[in-house]
Amino acid sequence: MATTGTAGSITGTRLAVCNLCEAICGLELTLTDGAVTGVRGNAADPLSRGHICPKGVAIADVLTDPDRLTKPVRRVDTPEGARWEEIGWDEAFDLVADGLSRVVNEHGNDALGVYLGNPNVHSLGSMTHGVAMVKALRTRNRFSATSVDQLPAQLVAHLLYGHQLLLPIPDLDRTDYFLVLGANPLASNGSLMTVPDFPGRLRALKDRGGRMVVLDPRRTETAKAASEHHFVRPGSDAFVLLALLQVVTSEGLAEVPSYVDGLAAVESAVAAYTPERAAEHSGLAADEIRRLARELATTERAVVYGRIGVSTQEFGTVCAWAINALNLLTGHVDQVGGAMFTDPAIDAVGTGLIGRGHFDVWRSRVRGLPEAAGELPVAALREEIETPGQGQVRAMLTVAGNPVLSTPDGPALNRALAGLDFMASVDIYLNETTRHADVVLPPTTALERDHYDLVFHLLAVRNTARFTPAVFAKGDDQRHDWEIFREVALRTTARLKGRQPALKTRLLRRARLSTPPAVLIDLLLRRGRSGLSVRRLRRSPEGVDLGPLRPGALPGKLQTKTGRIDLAQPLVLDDLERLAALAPPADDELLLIGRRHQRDCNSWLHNAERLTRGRPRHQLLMHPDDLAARGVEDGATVAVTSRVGRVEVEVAATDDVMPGVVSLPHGYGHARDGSTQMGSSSRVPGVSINDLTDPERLDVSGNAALSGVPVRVSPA
Ligand SMILES: Nc1nc2c(c(=O)[nH]1)N[C@H]1C(S)=C(S)[C@@H](COP(=O)(O)OP(=O)(O)OC[C@H]3O[C@@H](n4cnc5c(=O)[nH]c(N)nc54)[C@H](O)[C@@H]3O)O[C@H]1N2
Ligand SMILES: Nc1nc2c(c(=O)[nH]1)N[C@H]1C(S)=C(S)[C@@H](COP(=O)(O)OP(=O)(O)OC[C@H]3O[C@@H](n4cnc5c(=O)[nH]c(N)nc54)[C@H](O)[C@@H]3O)O[C@H]1N2
Ligand code: SF4
Ligand SMILES: [Mo]
Repeated sequence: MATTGTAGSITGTRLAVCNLCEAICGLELTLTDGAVTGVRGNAADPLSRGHICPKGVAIADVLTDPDRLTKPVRRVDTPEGARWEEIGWDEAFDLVADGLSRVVNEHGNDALGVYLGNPNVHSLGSMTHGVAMVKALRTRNRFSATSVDQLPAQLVAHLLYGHQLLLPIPDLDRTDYFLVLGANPLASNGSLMTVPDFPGRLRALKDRGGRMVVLDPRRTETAKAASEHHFVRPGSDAFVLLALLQVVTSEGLAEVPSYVDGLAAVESAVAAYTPERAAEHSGLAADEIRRLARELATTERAVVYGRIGVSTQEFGTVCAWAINALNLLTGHVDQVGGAMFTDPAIDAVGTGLIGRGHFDVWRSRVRGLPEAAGELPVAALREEIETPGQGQVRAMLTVAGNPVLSTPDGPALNRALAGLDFMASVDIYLNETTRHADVVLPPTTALERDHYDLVFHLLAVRNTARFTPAVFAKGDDQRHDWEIFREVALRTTARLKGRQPALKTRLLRRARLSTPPAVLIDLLLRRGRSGLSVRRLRRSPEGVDLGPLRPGALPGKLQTKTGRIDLAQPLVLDDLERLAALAPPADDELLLIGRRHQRDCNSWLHNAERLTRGRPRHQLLMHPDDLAARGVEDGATVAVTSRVGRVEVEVAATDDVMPGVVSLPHGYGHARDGSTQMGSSSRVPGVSINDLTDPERLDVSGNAALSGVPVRVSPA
């Protein structure tokens, strides 16, 4: 690292880390007089090995974006609309603490709602201090992006393995058969599978004679790179996965590990789910399903993997369970080239740093939906705000999230947020959600804060550890997120009436919240078995390689009461009744699915010019036959209508989507007033897919079924 100059005017190279997606790529920045003038992948990084994508190249753009908030702002309502006024940190913290505590003092703990968005998992300070803040606030109205994302996977991990984050990770670097449902790692760079350089790793898989098979209603970038791709109708994966299990169990292909129970229950549950029945629902031929099941079972190094497409649908939990059951019963869990457990230097799962999770211990007030690991389904947030009564949410605290664009029926939530007594947000932008806040507290962001990844080393295809110090020193007038969480927690709880916790509890809380993340990381590293410390990691800023994933983790790592895995899970098996009642598709039906693009980042980063220029990519994708059947021309503006909403958007004809399927990207639709999330020039057209998704469509876990929404399309 050649560096000259002082903090403000660095010229030279510095190592950094990209926190924009789960791939956690190591970066090498070129700095000229303190400005980032080049971004490359760090070839010496033992996990990412030099990989970078267009988002990583743009990582510093946020720092120079004039729309990014650097000081707290307060909303001032005027007859002409809202005006935002910069205020000092002390005043901002007091306003937030006053606003939140007033509502809690008048209406009780549950009158405060909290929503945590996706970038929380990508920030060390959020992981070390955010949870402590939320705990201190003691509300049951906790929501997060988990219930529009990976909740089914976590619930199934909790049920089968005893911990919500004890997730088996595909051993991509050694597998010879990779069966992928509802994931597009060539665009997303992998999820619940930290896999920087997916393209390179896929090439290596093919070079060693391996195959990737993709089941997806869209011929995605990943599908195009696959050895084989098959269309499956949205929401029909449960039928396909159960049919794969039916073939495996009925043809004597099952190999049951000694620590797995419930084979007989699985056999009888899947008996009626034949490949023929799956074909009727999915469009995937019965013979193909039989062949895939046999290939999976008889290939020594093979693994099934599914992501958003099989998670955010009405049978997300059945799908997650079936994927795990398939991997287990074909003898591919805890095996080289199969689905394996990681050994991170900080084992947040094994040490109990992250809780094991629970389910349905309490329910949401209005609809009676189950909590999962202490959070309620975010699809219920709107009604919890709008329905009067004891426990009604009257104040919100949102952190790094944009639920108006990211959760079902965003427009209804948008209206509900406008009616709150008080709202505070921790965010670096005024977006479609934070624009409702009374006060927005903007933290430092990537490159301005230290990073150690507590989550994604846990989910990575290789064991590595890396500590990345902040590249830029924080300005006097900036706050790290953990400092914000400390102030909000301490000042709010200090204002709460009634029984205060014992002095000792309060002192411990203050000490815990005042300990910087890097100090905590050092303590946690020293508790682990890797022999690493922060000092040691600072000497190898590119990261330390701890080797490939290791077999032999089971049954030792299991955290179930019995120390065994029970496949006969009532929650899942009972849900098969609902599945059995599904009618096969009607001829004229259109189902809406989402999509991601390599240069999008959920609902943000649409300010970055280098990520948004070029061909528009916001259109509704639709099969030419479906367009012709409705007399609509390619490129025309169409009206898309669902049970809850209507949008108008340009349509693009493509046979990359299955007939009967239409697709909109998620994270678009920035045209709402007062938001700068879309950039000062509002250069990003498009509508929000979540203006159409339906908060009533849920999986048993409470996860929103964002995929496979029935819609109608007509000329606008
Ligand atoms: N229909 C449909 N809906 C979906 C999905 C889908 O596939 N289809 N995907 C779902 C998924 S997987 C997810 S994860 C959610 C995401 O949904 P959310 O988490 O609600 O939203 P994001 O778009 O990730 O918004 C992140 C916000 O955090 C802010 N931010 C960025 N960095 C920082 C930081 O360091 N600190 C703070 N405090 N704020 C920061 C950004 O400005 C932005 O406003 O959307 C879900 N919604
Ligand atoms: N560039 C980029 N990368 C990202 C993000 C981003 O916004 N942009 N977001 C990050 C986040 S928060 C997450 S959670 C991950 C998600 O990572 P992925 O799950 O890999 O990402 P998606 O592109 O949403 O892939 C979902 C796929 O499911 C398919 N699908 C939809 N419905 C169904 C169905 O019913 N059945 C089947 N079999 N397939 C279906 C879609 O066509 C799509 O190809 O990506 C992360 N990485
Ligand atoms: S794949 Fe791209 S967005 Fe993801 S961590 Fe790497 S550089 Fe960042
Ligand atoms: Mo996500």
